[in-house]
Amino acid sequence: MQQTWWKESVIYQIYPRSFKDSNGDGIGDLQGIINKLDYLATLGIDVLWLSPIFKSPNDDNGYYICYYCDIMDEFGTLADFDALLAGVHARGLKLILDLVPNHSSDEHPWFQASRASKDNPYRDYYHWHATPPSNWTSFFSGSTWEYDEPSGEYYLHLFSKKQPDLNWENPTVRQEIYKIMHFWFKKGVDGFRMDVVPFISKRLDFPDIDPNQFEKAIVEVYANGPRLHEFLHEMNQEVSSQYDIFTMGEGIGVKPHNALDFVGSDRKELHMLYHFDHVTINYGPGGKYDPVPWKLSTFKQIFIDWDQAVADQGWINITLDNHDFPRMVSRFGNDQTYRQESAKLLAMLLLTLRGSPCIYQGSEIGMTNVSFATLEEYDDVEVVNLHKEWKDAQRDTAPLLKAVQQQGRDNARTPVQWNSSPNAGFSNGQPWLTINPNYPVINVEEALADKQSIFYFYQMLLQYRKANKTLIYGNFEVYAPASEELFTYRRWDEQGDFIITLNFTDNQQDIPTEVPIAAYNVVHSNYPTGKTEQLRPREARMYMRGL
Ligand code: ISL
Ligand code: CA
Repeated sequence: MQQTWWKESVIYQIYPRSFKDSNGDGIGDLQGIINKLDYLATLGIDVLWLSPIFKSPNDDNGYYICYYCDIMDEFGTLADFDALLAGVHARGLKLILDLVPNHSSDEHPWFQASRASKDNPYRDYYHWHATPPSNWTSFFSGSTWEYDEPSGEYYLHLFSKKQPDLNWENPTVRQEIYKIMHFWFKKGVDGFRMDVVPFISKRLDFPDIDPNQFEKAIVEVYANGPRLHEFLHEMNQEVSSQYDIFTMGEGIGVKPHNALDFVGSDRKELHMLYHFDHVTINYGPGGKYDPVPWKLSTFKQIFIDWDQAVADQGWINITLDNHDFPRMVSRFGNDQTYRQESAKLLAMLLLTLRGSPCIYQGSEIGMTNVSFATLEEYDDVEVVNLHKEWKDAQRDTAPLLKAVQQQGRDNARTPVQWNSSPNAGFSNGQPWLTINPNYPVINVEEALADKQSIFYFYQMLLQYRKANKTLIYGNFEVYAPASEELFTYRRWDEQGDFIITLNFTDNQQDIPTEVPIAAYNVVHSNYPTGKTEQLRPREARMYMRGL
C-alpha cells in the first residue's frame, strides 16, 4: 500500500463554539484554540479539524455560511486565524477546515440575489421550481421545498429552510467553491473535511421518497447523484491536486460497495471517506429519535465490510462520535461504573483500526452525554424543530425528551470541561449551552494530574501507533465475529503482529480459544495492574508477537 503523511495522521476534531472561550462572551473562539495548542500537542495528535469557522448567522451553528472567506464574528478575525495557523504549524501539526459545499445560508449574498427575481444571474445558483417536484422531507423537519413569497417559487433545502442547496449543475457555482478552496489553501491550510459532499449532485428527476424510510432515501435519492463523481473529479483536478493537502468526505449515504468510487487511488476524487453505518446503528423504525438496542456483531461487521471495501486500494476515517452524535463512552461503553475502562477501550479501538482516526474533543478525558431536564434547554435546530412539530401535532413530548437525552446532538456539543472552577474553566461568562454537571469530576486538569487517566492512555497509544506502522497500514482480520461480548482482531504485516481484544461487557469474559494468544505477549491494557486469564469488565488488551 502506498504510504503518505495523511494516512498516518490522527485527526482531532474541534467544535469551536464549545472548545474554549477566551473573552467571556460564553462562546468558544479562535484565541481559545490558540491558548490550548500546547495541550493538543501534548496529547500527540497530528491534525486539527475545525468545524466551520466562517461567517454564519448560526441557524445550524456554523453549517450555514454567509461568507466563506471570512471568520464568524464570535470566533475572531482573519488575523486570529493566521495566528492560529502559524501556531499549529510551529508545533509541527496541521490544520484542516470544514467546507460546506452543498448549501449556503439564506443570508448569503448569493441567495439574497437569487431570490430577488426570476431572471438574475444568481437565480441558477440554487434549485428553484414553480411547484415542488417531489415529496422530499428535510433533515430538520418538514418539506425540503420552501415557498419564497417575493419571487413566487419554491427552493430546495435538504437541511433547514435557512440552508438552501447550491446548484452544482451551474459551472459558475462550482468555480465559486473552487475559488474558496484556493483561498484557504493559499493561506496554508492542509485540507478540508467536506460536509455532506455525497449530496452535491441532485437527481433532477426528483423521484418521490418513502418518508417512513428516511435512511433509504438518503442512500438512494439524496446521495450519489448522477454527476457526483464528475464534480468530485473536477474539484480534484482544479484544486486539490495542486496542493499537498488531503480531503475527507463526510460519507453520508455511501456504502462499502461504492466507497472506492470516492477514494480509490486511481479515481483522483477524495483522499478519505468518513463512513457512517455504525453511527446510525441504533436508529429504529422511526429513525434517529426512535432508538433501538444495537448488537456488537453488527457493529463489528460494519468495520469488517468497510475495511474490506477499501483494503489497500483506498483510505477511510475511523470515528466513533462527533458533533452530530452522542458521546462514544455513553453510546458504546458504560459511562457510569466503567467510564474510565470504557473510554480507554474505545480509544484502543479508535487508534488501532485501519484508517485515519478522528478523536472528537473531550473524548480524551471521557466526556459523557448530558441529560437536560426539559426540551427547552436544547439548542440544536434539529431538536428545536422537532419539538415544535410534536407540539403542533399535540403529541406528548415526554418520549421525545427521553430520546433526545439519548440521541441528541447537544450531547456532544456541551463545552469542553477544562477544570472544576465555575463554568468548567470554559468561559468567564454564561456559556452558550449548559455545561455537563459532571465537570467537577471529569475535566482536563484532573486528567493531567492523574498518570492513570484516559488522557495519558490516549497519549501512550498515539505514540505507540506512530512507532508501529503495522497499526496504521497492517492487515486487519477479526476473530469470532459473531461474539456479542468481545471485539477481537489481528493487525499484522512484515514489521509486526498484534492482537487486540476488547471486552464490551460489564462481566468477565473468556478469550475464545480460536484466538492464538499463546504465541503473543500483552503490551497494553486499560487495567493498570495484574494479569488475569479472563478479560475483566470492559478490559482492552493489546498483544504483540515477537518476530
Ligand atoms: O445529525 C444528523 C441528523 O440527525 C446527521 O444525519 C447529519 O445531518 C448529517 O451527518 C450531516 O451532517 C452535516 O451536515 C449538516 C450539519 O447539521 C451537521 O452538523 C454536519 O455534520 C448540515 O450542514
Ligand atoms: Ca468568545
